[in-house]
Amino acid sequence: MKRQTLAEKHIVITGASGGIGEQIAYEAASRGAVPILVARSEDKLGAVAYHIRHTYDVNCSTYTLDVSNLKEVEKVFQQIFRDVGYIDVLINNAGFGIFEDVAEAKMENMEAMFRVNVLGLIACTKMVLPHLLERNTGHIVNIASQAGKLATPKSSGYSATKHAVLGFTNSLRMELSKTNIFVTAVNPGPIKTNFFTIADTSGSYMKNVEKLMLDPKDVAKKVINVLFTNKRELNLPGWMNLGSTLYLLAPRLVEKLAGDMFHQK
Ligand code: NJP
Repeated sequence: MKRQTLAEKHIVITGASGGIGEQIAYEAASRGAVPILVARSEDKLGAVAYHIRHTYDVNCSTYTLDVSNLKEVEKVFQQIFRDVGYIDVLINNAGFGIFEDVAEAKMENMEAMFRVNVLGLIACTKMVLPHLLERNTGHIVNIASQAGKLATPKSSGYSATKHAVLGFTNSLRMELSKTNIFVTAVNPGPIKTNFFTIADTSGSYMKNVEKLMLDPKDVAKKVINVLFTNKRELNLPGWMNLGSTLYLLAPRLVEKLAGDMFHQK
């Protein structure tokens, strides 16, 4: 089947007020798509939309939404459908992490991560899916993480949310295997974004992995490149996924060999 072009495609991006969501929006707009931006910060969304309209000369709308508020998710997506008519692509990108040892971790933080990273993502998907099924076309991209494949110390809660995202994504992909709707998980390693302002308040993890950090623009390009292809998973960088795959096969050995490598946070 011929691959669809992105021109005029309606692409909803959650967490589009900064970080990789913002860069994904620019990359989508540069290819003629119509980004529909969702996040909590109205001002930042406005600035991203302004940049898109003036740089790429495409339409762009914004919606303020905390994806952890499931009632609001319903309302906002209903409004999006009323405003733009249809959605071609949903990029579930909104998310955050807090790096803490389990013994010290606050239950509120654990709950908040699950509400945003997992339940928010599921709620957005459920709002869009019936419409994609009706038109029998579209793509759902879930930004998970390498942490969803290989958990490391101090990322128990975050890692658990991303394992959940991968489980959800794999199940959904199989459910949709006989349709023309694609489902992709994106599993990056560390990316240079504001993610670490919340995740790593001491700054020590960022310092330790600085050399490994991905450029959000490169990540965005690669995410947009997979749209309307049947890519199951986008793992970035590729070598990191090799580690995760090896871990599945021989966890004890990898933990022994990696040693202090896993204690970077
Ligand atoms: O983080 P950041 P990234 N409702 O902090 C929004 C995953 N990831 O771009 O609401 C709605 O720059 C927030 O906007 P606002 C990560 O888990 C990252 O790096 O206005 N939106 C902002 O636009 C996450 O799923 C790394 O504050 C909410 C955006 O989310 C995704 O990549 C590694 C929200 C976050 O921008 C994007 O993270 C990895 C809510 N309740 C996976 N809460 C990494 N950076 O190293 C937050 O493997 N947002």
